[in-house]
Amino acid sequence: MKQTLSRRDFVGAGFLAALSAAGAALFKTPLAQAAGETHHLTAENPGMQNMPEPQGEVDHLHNGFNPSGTLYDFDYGRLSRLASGQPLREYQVIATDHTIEIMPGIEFPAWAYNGRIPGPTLRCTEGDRLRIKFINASTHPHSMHFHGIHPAEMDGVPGAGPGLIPSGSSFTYEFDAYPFGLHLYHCHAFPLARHIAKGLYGAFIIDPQPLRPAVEQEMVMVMHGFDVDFDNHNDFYAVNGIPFHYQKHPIPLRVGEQVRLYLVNILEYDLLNSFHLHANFFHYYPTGTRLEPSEYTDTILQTQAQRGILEFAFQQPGMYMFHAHNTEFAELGWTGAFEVLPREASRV
Ligand SMILES: [Cu+2]
Repeated sequence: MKQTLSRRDFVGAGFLAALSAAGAALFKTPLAQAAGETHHLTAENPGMQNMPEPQGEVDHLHNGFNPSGTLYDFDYGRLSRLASGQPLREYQVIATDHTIEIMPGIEFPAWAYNGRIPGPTLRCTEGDRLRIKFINASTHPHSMHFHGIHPAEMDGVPGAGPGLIPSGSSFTYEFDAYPFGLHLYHCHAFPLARHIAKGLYGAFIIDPQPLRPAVEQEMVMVMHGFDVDFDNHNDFYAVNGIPFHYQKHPIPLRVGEQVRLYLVNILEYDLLNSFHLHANFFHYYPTGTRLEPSEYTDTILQTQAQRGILEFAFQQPGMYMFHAHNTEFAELGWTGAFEVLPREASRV
């Protein structure tokens, strides 16, 4: 038996309390105590998911990012053309040591690309020449390892090309964008699990040429975790940086709107992650490398670095949950909702 309780234990205990408190009017989870908040659950007001997520808000301004914006934030770089006529996209990515508030009152000493978790969603078109200037302003050596097809010296791993980029140095990764699909990038310094879990990862989208059919909503979600006490077990699970964010701030959609969701799993320390959509089904394109979906389902699994594109639309207004279908992950933060408004509703 463990002699000390981690935050994970505290949160788990809170949920056991919640489960056993059928009809209870009031309880206070240890996590909520840490955050100085009290939760009220009543038979009349059980909460949408009966889940005692912490109230209050993290300081998005201090964090430097807000998951509600991260969804739609695609970095297309600076576009020009080489003498050959090939399109050139230039990006800049800076690694820093950056403490973020992941839950009200709980800070995590992250390492971050461009001051955010996940790092910027780099987006380009198949066949583009990419130049990614990586500046390491962190106190540790880091790199950028891209998934995709490129020369060994651009692979961002120790022993190939520049290897790890020392603190205070920079390197420009250069390669052509292949193959089209949904990919990712992450630091490849060792110990690898620690460098990833600290926050050094992001989505990397290579659009096909010609482009996929236009849809009304495109968004990106990167699934990951936080090991707050550094015991190689996750204490919180999240999408786009902040646990429970899309439960507190549902993602607005409208009836009939076609949604294309780019979903990446970079979760460290757990074998599998999953995505489940309520009251609907989606077409699934694993790795986004084909133009025809391979599956029509409401739940998919991804191990670390697996990713895929989901396409769906809701036919009725209402609040619809999405979450990991590993209940533990959902209860520790990986849960959210789409708020589907009538077609004629104006967007806030
Ligand atoms: Cu690193």
